[in-house]
Amino acid sequence: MIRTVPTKPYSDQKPGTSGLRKKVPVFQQEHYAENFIQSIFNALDGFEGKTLVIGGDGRFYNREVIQKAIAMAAANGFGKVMVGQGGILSTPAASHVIRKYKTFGGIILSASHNPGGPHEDFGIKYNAGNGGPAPEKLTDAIFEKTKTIANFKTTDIAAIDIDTIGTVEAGGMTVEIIDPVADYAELMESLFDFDAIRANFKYGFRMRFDAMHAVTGPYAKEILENRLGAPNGTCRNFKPLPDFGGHHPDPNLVHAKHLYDEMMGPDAPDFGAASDGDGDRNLIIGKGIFVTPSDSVAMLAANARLAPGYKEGLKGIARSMPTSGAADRVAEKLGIGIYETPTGWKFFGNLLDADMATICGEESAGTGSNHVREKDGLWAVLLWLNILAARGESCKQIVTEHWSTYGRNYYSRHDYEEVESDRANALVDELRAKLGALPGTSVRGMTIASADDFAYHDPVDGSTSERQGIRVLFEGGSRVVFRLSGTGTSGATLRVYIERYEPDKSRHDLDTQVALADLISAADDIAGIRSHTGRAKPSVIT
Ligand code: VG1
Ligand code: CO
Repeated sequence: MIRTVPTKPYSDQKPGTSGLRKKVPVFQQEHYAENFIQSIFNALDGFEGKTLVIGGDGRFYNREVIQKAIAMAAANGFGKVMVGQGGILSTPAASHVIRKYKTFGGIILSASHNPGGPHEDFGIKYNAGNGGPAPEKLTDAIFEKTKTIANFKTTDIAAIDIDTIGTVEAGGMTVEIIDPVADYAELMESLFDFDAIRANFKYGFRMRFDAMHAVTGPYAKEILENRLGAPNGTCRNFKPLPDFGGHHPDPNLVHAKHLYDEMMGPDAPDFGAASDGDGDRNLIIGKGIFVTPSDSVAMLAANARLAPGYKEGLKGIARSMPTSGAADRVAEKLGIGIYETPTGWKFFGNLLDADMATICGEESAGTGSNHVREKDGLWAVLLWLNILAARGESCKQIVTEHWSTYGRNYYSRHDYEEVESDRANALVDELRAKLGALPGTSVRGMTIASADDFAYHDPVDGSTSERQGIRVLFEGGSRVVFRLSGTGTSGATLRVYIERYEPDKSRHDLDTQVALADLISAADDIAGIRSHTGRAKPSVIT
């Protein structure tokens, strides 16, 4: 039944920040998905007879690729696959299933926060046996395999019914269709004080969760409404749709503006949250106050002991380099380690495995802990709910008190999307070339203390990752960081990260863009953003 099918390599299958992402029509080219999946298998060793987890975020083309992956796993010698019912598994749930059942690894089909549909984005990523995204060494090896692939292996089996929970034999392999929510919900119950959160809802605490028609819908419905007793209607847009209802499933202030508006309105609920396409991001908005992801990780870390799963305290905190330094101050106060990694969750895996970090976070709305090896949107929401229930204060009180204790890191990210690649590369090249000359010079009255291209030395495995973002640090601790996105599928996206620390309590309620105005102008002076990109302003400000 096993067939070896001849194929030709594609030259564009280099995984980015989080797997391979392309437009659906690119993925629909002959053998395009097969080539990448076979290249993953070719880069791995020792999976004969072992189990592979397969699931995705339900986007357009998910079901087709799941069938391909099942047939190819059988032909390549896996003993078993575990597939989320309906092809659904959120990224954190997949990570948990890989770990809980000690499987060999998993394939997650998702382009995360990118839009879905026949002309939008699709993606494939591989997670290893620790439940985490393939480290760079492995993604590099996969890319090498894609360049020379000559054939792939598949099995001629009838399409598997992925909608019915149960176990079947196919192509000499066991196929188990699992409930995508059950294991994950049980894990959440083990970490958080569900009784306290339930009591809070019972006494009238109101919340809004927007699943953005993406994968967290079924998880949020089960956990928030069924298990925690939040009223029916707490979850919105909870049915996963192949095109996310035509929206970007990106929980930021642009794509989740309706939630923001509701939370700032007169009849706002106490707490609002949203998650992205594959369920690993979180947006947190309290009644009348938006919590930046960088602040959120700091506040969650500072209060984590209030949740049963973290009552022994934290071993350390890790944050990606562009994420604000708010978490650093918490780590300092707690007397625990703080680690600064490149962008992308794959860099946290070693720190979590080595038990050096317990909580990790990225400015891009990603927060998570050592309970899985991915960022986890609902986990962050539940930890917030646990803290709110335990403290009996509003989100706004918790945030403002945190700022008065630690100071406030004003922070914003400006994205210039779909810039012509040549122009974006020219900006970065030019900036890189002048880094050495910047220290000591002044821009808008601020003196540059140092400027470099961030390189990360992994303290666990000793590996080095270079060119991970250009940072310009000013005297006094303010900074701007420039990097190009590794998740987009057309043109280049320039990300500019801007941060200023404000210790003075009386200056903690400024508008963020106003508080950062000088730095925003300085960023343009230094990098020539407007002249290089031809854009007068960013496409997205978060
Ligand atoms: C972006 C974010 C990064 C995140 C990555 C994957 O990457 O900046 O922090 O880890 O997306 O998130 P980039 O290279 O575009 O800046 V997800 O939720 O899209 O898997
Ligand atoms: Co995501």
